[in-house]
Amino acid sequence: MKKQPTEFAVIKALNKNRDGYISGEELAAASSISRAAVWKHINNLREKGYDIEAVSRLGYRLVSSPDILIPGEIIPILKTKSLGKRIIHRESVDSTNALAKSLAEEGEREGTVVIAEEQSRGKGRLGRNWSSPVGGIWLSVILRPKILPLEASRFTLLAAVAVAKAIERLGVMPEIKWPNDILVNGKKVCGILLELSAQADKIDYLVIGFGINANFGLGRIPKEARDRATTLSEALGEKIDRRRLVADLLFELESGYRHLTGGGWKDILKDWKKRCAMLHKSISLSTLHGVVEGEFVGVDDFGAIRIKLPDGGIKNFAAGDVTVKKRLT
Ligand code: BT5
Repeated sequence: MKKQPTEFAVIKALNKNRDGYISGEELAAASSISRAAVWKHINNLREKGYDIEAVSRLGYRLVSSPDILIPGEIIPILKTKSLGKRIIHRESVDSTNALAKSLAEEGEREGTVVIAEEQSRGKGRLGRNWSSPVGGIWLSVILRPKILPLEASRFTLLAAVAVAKAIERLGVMPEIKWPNDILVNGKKVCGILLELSAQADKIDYLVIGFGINANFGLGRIPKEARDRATTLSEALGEKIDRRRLVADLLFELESGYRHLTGGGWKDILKDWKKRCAMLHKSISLSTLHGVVEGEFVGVDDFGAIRIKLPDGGIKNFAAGDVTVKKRLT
């Protein structure tokens, strides 16, 4: 944990001097460490995949950085006020949501982000698995909003809008499928898992987990999920810059969060509906109590799905899995 600020400073100084060389002395001064410590950090960074040239009498030059989501790579390009200013990065973890929740239990502050290069037990909803190979973005955010527990599901919609907006910047047009799927070309590219700890009238914390299939081959996820899944690199035909996407996502999430707590829920809902793949489609909703069929007519003020039943009545459901049947004319 303590290493983070120094490593951050070394990467920052190397990045700033990419066109030339930075001497060991200058690097030590820029990072507030000794010359010996510089050497240690350079070696650590090389182990992480940084290609750093060392030339005697000239110093160090950063030739290339690896595609990893460490704080030193993300924080310098973040445009947020506070979200993501503290990033906890792991090469591998069971689940970033599980780690974020345990940190939140210990009092971790709002805005902290947990990122892993891979998850060994990534979680979906209702105890399902989320495949999380290297190359994806597996990220969880801790928030402590001053809202009623009843309002928490708004954050799933807010998160879906934020990730959709960030993906749009890549030149891809994603669609949102209620409640937590982001689709590209009709296939799932991202899932969102909202978990919370609350008392009757107060939220202790929310953890919003994003699983974004960024740069990996679909062969890396199990066959059952593969047919209905895609990755951003597959949709675009090239690898994406994961660092940029993380920075954009955190920016969109923070803006949406501020807007929501400032009374902007209706705008978020509007943004959500604009991207919704299901409006006026015939769907079936599978709930814990059985299957319901009807027309998807929208979501209510708390993010619950509204379905027009065959008898013409409209019913709201807070949870379930949707299958789209066909477009109604
Ligand atoms: C979700 O669940 O879509 C929520 C996924 C959230 C994952 C993130 S990663 C960071 C954070 N830490 C965690 O531990 N979790 C969060 P659900 O709607 O229940 O979808 C799960 C289903 O999607 C599975 O049963 C599979 O069929 C399918 N699936 C599994 N891995 C997938 C993948 N990588 N891409 C697309 N579909 C997948």
